[in-house]
Amino acid sequence: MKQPPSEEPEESLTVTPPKKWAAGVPAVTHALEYSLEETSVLRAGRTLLTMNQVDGIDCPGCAWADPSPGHRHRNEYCENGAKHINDEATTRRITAEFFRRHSVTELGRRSDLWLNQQGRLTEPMVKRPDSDHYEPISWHDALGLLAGELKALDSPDEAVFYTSGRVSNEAAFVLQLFARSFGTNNLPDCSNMCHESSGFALHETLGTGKGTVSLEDLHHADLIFLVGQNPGSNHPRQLSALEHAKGNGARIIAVNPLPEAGLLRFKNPQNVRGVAGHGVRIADRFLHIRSGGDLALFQGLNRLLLEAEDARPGTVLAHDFIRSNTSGFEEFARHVRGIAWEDVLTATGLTRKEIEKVRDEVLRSERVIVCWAMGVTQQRHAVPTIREIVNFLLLRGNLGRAGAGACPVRGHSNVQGDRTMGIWERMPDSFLDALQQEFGFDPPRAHGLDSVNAIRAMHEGRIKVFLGVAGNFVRAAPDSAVTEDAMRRCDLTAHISTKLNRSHTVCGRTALILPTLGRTERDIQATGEQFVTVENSMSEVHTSRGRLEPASSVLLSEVAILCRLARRTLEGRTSIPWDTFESDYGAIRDRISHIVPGLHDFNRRVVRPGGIRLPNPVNEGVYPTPVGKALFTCNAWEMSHAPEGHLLLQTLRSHDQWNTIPYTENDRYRGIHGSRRVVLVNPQDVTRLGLEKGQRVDLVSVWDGGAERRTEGFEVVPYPTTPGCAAAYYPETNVLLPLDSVAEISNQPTAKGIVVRLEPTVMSTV
Ligand SMILES: Nc1nc2c(c(=O)[nH]1)N[C@H]1C(S)=C(S)[C@@H](COP(=O)(O)OP(=O)(O)OC[C@H]3O[C@@H](n4cnc5c(=O)[nH]c(N)nc54)[C@H](O)[C@@H]3O)O[C@H]1N2
Ligand SMILES: Nc1nc2c(c(=O)[nH]1)N[C@H]1C(S)=C(S)[C@@H](COP(=O)(O)OP(=O)(O)OC[C@H]3O[C@@H](n4cnc5c(=O)[nH]c(N)nc54)[C@H](O)[C@@H]3O)O[C@H]1N2
Ligand code: SF4
Ligand SMILES: [Mo]
Repeated sequence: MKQPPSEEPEESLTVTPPKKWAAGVPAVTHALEYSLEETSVLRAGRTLLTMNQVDGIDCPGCAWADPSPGHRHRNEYCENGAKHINDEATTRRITAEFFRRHSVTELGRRSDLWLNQQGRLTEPMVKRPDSDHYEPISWHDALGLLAGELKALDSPDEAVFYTSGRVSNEAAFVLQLFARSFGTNNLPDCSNMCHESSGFALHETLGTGKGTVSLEDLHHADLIFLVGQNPGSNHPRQLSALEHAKGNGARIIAVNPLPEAGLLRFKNPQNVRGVAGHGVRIADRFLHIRSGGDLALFQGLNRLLLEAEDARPGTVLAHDFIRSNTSGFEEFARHVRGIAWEDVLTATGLTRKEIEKVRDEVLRSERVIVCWAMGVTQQRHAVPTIREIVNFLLLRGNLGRAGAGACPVRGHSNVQGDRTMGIWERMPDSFLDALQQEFGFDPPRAHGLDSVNAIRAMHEGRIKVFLGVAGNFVRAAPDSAVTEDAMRRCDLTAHISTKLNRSHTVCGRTALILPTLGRTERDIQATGEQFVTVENSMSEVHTSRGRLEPASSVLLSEVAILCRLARRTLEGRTSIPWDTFESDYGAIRDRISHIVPGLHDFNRRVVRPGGIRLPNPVNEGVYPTPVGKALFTCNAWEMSHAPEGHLLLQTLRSHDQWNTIPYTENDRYRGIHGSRRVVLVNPQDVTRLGLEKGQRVDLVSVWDGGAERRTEGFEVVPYPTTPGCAAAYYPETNVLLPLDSVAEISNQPTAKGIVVRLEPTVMSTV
């Protein structure tokens, strides 16, 4: 067993110029360094070779899709996938002795990085109301305690069940079934903070919340937009797909306030040209957009397309497609023709010439795909922005055919699958009816709480029990101080987790840590070894089978914990066969196949190489909106605006972190080493604001004329971000995000476009 470092790392910042390319040999060596430090060579090698292979382990990193079975590389993973898997496969262990040594208060002062470095959780622990330490508890007593608290509630709606997108389909299905048979739709999830805006916008306009493209489509597109995403760090194998597309002649347009390395050039570590040569240029055009300017960009572009049609009637728009498949075109066209160019140019920070050049690229392209991620979804106008992207795709019929479509690039490896399984506080009646028919109970119909509303309810004392299944809610959520306060007001907080994180240290009166198997580990139940299934960003559902011996013999799987909890809580109130589900995950999949359209005959079809691709109605020419057609929409906007002396801050990921968990203090592609307490500011703004490189500043967010939120001691790094915009890492900056600052319609927290001021840090003299 490796020993974790006992002290926090010393912070010491060095800055080098940002990289102009991503992946290549350094990526391979960095992945290996991390593997060797975290695990034995053998464990690392064993897991990596089966990763993303047919019948192997699905990478627990992002939701990017695998190539079809015959086209997979022997090393079908990226540097970061290797880091994520080894972070779970670590040989470091947290035992009861660790919790005897460290009080909850002390652990609460530790950094996210340090907590994660301590290793895997190995036995159930409880923190009692009068104690500041976790102590061991048996599974029987832990689940009895949790079930007892749930049964004692005045209403099932006094409990919330949070999930993060690493949870398998089987566990997600069991969780929502438990919550609903218990009587609540309070199922907030990480998706509320991730692609909720995409779901709302796509559902409204196309009648389905999911992306429409496959890897094949990307390979055969003529033009691909990458809007608000950093694939070099967050979806590295997307770069292989883009390289493939470029080989087939595709052009790529990147839209981003930061010139991210992976958007510029890619050196594929899987081929000779990538390892030894210059690699492939990714973006043919880079639009250095202002924060929140994407809605204006697509509106400007749409106006230019309408004008091109005026100039050459019948040659630009897909008239037949628009006539037979869409509704609302005339009104949309009137609206877009009325927008003011000055507003578009101010909002985007681009020139008209730059946008006209994009129009020309579009006019030359038969097949267009738009990819987007958090730079779009975490903005106040995220939903109207994505609707405008849909308008853009509809104008030239870039939906429902090969090589074209909408590609929201999902985050967690199974975040999309969890939604398919019913993890949503507002599942449609069709799903609830199917549950009712299958299991013979009345699922609650009133919408439950999403993440933001759950925090409000906890804060107001309306929630007594919080159960988190994976994830790190207190760090993922906005307004850290408010969220922590909200958690502390619960009677019981419990987490089903693989590793220690801040959420375990911010406790209700009583707190439970329920340690669980990770995806890399063998899962053996009464009927034998089990596999689980997951769904990637391209709606492909496939198996994942763990290979490693569990981190401790005491661990239970997520499915087992949830089934036992359900049985103890509901005690014969339903006829749901929890014991059978626990012993045979195939029995869960059988039930899923009766409920989820497209997953019929689930058990038989999912074990075929490549698994099952869920049908997307749009690709069959069907738009299940209330009018049966795709909708053009009119999207008004207010410009994102920072008052004089302020900047628009985005909170984002470094190359070396998994969401709320930093792996190191480095962000190699951006040239940041040794510290995460940095704020990236355009050099012009550094001068304009009277700041200096390396100066320590406090970040102060300003909201609605009300209370200010502050976080101290960030080093100023001059960086080529768009003027007026700044960037700093999440989750350290979540304290700045006001709970009420949400995307309109989707209620998604705005982790991008926060108005901040930079104030010189006053050094304490004590
Ligand atoms: N290694 C690693 N991989 C991950 C994750 C991780 O933490 N680490 N997290 C996973 C998860 S859950 C998710 S959701 C995804 C997230 O993947 P990304 O969406 O790539 O994540 P962010 O780091 O938030 O980066 C946002 C990008 O949007 C840009 N941006 C910010 N504001 C704007 C804007 O107004 N307009 C435009 N056009 N661009 C903007 C930023 O400069 C940045 O490049 O990654 C997944 N993959
Ligand atoms: N400011 C700001 N805030 C953000 C974002 C942002 O860009 N900026 N991004 C948002 C987004 S896109 C997302 S998705 C959320 C992420 O929010 P979450 O999904 O809640 O957070 P993670 O950091 O992925 O959770 C890590 C923890 O998951 C647990 N875990 C890992 N693997 C497993 C497993 O197999 N089983 C179980 N049971 N537990 C496991 C470990 O204990 C680990 O500590 O954060 C959101 N918050
Ligand atoms: S691209 Fe995503 S899914 Fe693929 S190996 Fe890398 S982290 Fe894992
Ligand atoms: Mo995410």
